Amino acid sequence: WDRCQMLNIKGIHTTVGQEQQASMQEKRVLEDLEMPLARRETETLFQEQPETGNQYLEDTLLRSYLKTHLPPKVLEEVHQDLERFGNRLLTKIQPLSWECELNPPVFQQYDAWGRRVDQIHTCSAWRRMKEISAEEGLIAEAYERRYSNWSRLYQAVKLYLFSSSSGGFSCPLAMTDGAAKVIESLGIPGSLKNAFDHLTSRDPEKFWTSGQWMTERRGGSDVANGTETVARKQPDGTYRLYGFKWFTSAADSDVTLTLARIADAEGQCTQGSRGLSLFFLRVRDEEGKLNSIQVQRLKDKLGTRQMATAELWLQGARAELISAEGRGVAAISNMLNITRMHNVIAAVASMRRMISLSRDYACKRLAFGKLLKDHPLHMQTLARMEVQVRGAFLLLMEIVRLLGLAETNLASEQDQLLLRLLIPVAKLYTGKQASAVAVEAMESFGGQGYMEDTGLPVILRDTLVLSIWEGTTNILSLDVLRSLAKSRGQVMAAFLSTVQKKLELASGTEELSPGVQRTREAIGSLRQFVEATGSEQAQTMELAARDFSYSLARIYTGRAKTGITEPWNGSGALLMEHAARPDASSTDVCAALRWCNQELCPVAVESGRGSYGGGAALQDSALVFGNS
Ligand code: UCC
Repeated sequence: WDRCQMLNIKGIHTTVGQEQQASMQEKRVLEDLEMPLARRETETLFQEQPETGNQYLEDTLLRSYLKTHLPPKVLEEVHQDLERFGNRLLTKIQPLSWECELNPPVFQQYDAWGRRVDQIHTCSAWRRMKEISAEEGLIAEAYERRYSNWSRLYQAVKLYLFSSSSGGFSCPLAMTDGAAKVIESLGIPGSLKNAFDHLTSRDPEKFWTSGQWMTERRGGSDVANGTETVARKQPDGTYRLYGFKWFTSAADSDVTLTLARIADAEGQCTQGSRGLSLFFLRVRDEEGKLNSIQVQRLKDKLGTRQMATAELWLQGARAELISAEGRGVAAISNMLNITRMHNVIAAVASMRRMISLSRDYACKRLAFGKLLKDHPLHMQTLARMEVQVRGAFLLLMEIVRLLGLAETNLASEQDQLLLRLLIPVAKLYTGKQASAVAVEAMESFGGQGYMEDTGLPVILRDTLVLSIWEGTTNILSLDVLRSLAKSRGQVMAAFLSTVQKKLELASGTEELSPGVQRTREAIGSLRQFVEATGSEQAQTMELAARDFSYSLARIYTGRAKTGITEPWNGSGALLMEHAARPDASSTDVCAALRWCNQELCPVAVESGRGSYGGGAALQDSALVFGNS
């Protein structure tokens, strides 16, 4: 229309030929405008964007889990809070999250007058996330224990809902939780009481976050050999730390825990794990001045860009020794287990978010004459992802349930052994699942999934770190073996007997019996594998570690309790159990059966193929390097 009007207004030169030409041109323009893809049409043609509503209300699996497990009084209170929180996330917190992504932290090394300032400037939305975290009690809830053993689970549920709207703030929260846990496990010594109160505060003015400075240039995974930082004792009993921390996540945190080697009078340090001790330090003093720390630079990361990850020089940072000398790794492992649990939360939350968006999009996007939801192949792809997120969610709930019991002295010895085993299993398994689901889900939006301004690439980027930080998949697989060795096999015995007991108790139901049968076979294969390899070389187990851990994850997640008439005993809550609830839905049953249709015990299959024994390692090496 603009073009038409332009022609009219400007007028056309008056020769006959020109007039004819002009009227033909005008006619063409008018015809153009009637074509389906004329500009005015494309300007109004848009695709309705995928959205989620109140995440808590929309999450039927979460709600059915809480209904099944929480005591009614707790459920009532928690339900109200979660519904309110779900609304707050949707209306207030999600927009902040996007702001955090658009305004990543900026590092200023010098001020205008050449003074070294090492300021990390964060955006107001990031700082608001800190206040919200305090207001919502995202750390406090777990330590106040107003719902006894259910407090930890309740906290985890809030974190799960918060995670994908947190603009990366889940990361400092993970470490803050880990630091609080370490301090609590030390009995909250007087010198750390103030810090503990700040870390677990609900007061935004008072709330502190913590870092976890473990990684140095020579040691990401191999902390024991890679840590070079030295601690020198001061006359007042404190220490000064000298070293270089290569990755320090959320470097704007108030305090941190870190490892260092205490130098003796001759300045010598013990090498290896036994030389490491754990320290607590304030990052800045009351005036905001850094504690003899220099920021070298901020990391340029693939994802988690909302959060400042820095390289730091410790140049005599004043710190307090908080573990026994040489017991640093054992002491910080309390933090690691908590941050690994948070990693699981983030993995499940990411999967849930991606699938919710894909599901909504499937109801809005037309292709080949019908909505995506009416294309069976598309729905099969989404359904496969849904089975994965369901399994991961129940595995998460299982570890936080066990953690809640352990923290309130209600855990049996078996529960504690299971918890030690399941944290690395869940971390390594869900980290990988989340990456796969994020990539798959992205594809469900076609090219739009690849577009930055849809926000979908942010989810993908932030998910990909979950299999790396807090221990890579292989390192955690070795941690699984470490837990077996340290307990002299008791962890494995607890695993097998817990699963086996359920199967023996099970009377079986028609619908679930194929899944029960497959789980039973998988347990048999796993047991055989463990018995057969027990006496073999450590290298066999090392090669099998990843497949072994996957087998544990899949069997435990699909673990069966089929006696529908059995009273609910609160022990375990995975897919088959969830499907065996009296009020289970057909979706619960379907998800459980689908889960059991995948290879539940890959370690037995690979072992049968000779993947771990007799020259397998040499073959692997030859394949990688192409040796003849
Ligand atoms: O810092 C990082 C990024 C922060 C971002 C946080 C985000 C969190 C997620 C948020 C979601 C949004 S990443 C850096 C993380 N670094 C790691 O995860 C290190 C990975 N490496 C390991 O985990 C290794 O397995 C090490 C460092 C633990 C291995 O060290 P050692 O010294 O070789 O281990 P040892 O000798 O086996 O264990 C020393 C002691 C033993 O106790 P004792 O002496 O009593 O026998 C072990 O049993 O520590 C104990 N121990 C554990 N205990 C070791 N690991 C554990 C464990 N997992 N649980 C209980």
